[in-house]
Amino acid sequence: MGLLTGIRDSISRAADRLFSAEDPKRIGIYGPPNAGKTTLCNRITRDWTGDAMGPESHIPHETRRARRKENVEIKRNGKSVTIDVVDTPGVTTKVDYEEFLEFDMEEDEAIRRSREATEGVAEAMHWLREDIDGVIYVLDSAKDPITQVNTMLIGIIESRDIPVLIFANKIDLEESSVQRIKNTFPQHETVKLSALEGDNMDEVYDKIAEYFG
Ligand SMILES: Nc1nc2c(ncn2[C@@H]2O[C@H](COP(=O)(O)OP(=O)(O)OP(=O)(O)O)[C@@H](O)[C@H]2O)c(=O)[nH]1
Ligand SMILES: [Mg+2]
Repeated sequence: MGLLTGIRDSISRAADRLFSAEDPKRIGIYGPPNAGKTTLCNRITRDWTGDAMGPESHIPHETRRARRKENVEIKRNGKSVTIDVVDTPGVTTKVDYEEFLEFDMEEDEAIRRSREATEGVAEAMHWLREDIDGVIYVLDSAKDPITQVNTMLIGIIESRDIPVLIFANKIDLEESSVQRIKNTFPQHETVKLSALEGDNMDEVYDKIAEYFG
């Protein structure tokens, strides 16, 4: 009887998970290296769960594996949305170890980092194909938007029809231009912010709840 009850309980728990309307959405934070994805993830998880997610760094490809923080509940205007925040490595078309040498790194370390980053990029693409319900695409608003987007990534997002919000990050920098990003991607909604300074986070959370809730 113990065994049968156990099996019945686990089937019923699995069914609950399968049919629950409360299932968290998996929101992937994508974008080029150094755009501020981890800084944003850390801010979101700190604001809503009290923990941080991972190290931030001025060296591109600091994040080389996809990381997930589950059940982050964001409450907005009487509405609540539970999301799994996924921090991904910066997605580029090419990871070159010579870029790392600029950061005063030994060649061995640079080669190791670039190998890991390449695997991380493949992993991030895989998650996007299989597992992601919504995308926050983080761009550095102080840089040219065109050179920051990866066409393969956009292709997967469009073919799966995944909802996308564009985050124009680093608005605290003088060279920042949010309008340049809006002009480049008029079909998508753009939200401006500074993940580092915490500027405009109210609108960020409003949009996340409205768009992915
Ligand atoms: N001025 C400014 N700097 C920022 C902002 N957000 C992030 N940064 C800085 O940009 C650098 C990269 O930040 P990360 O959060 O590590 O960037 P990432 O997109 O996770 O980078 P990878 O993991 O390497 O792909 C760090 O030096 C951050 O402090 C911002 O809003 N304003
Ligand atoms: Mg990162």
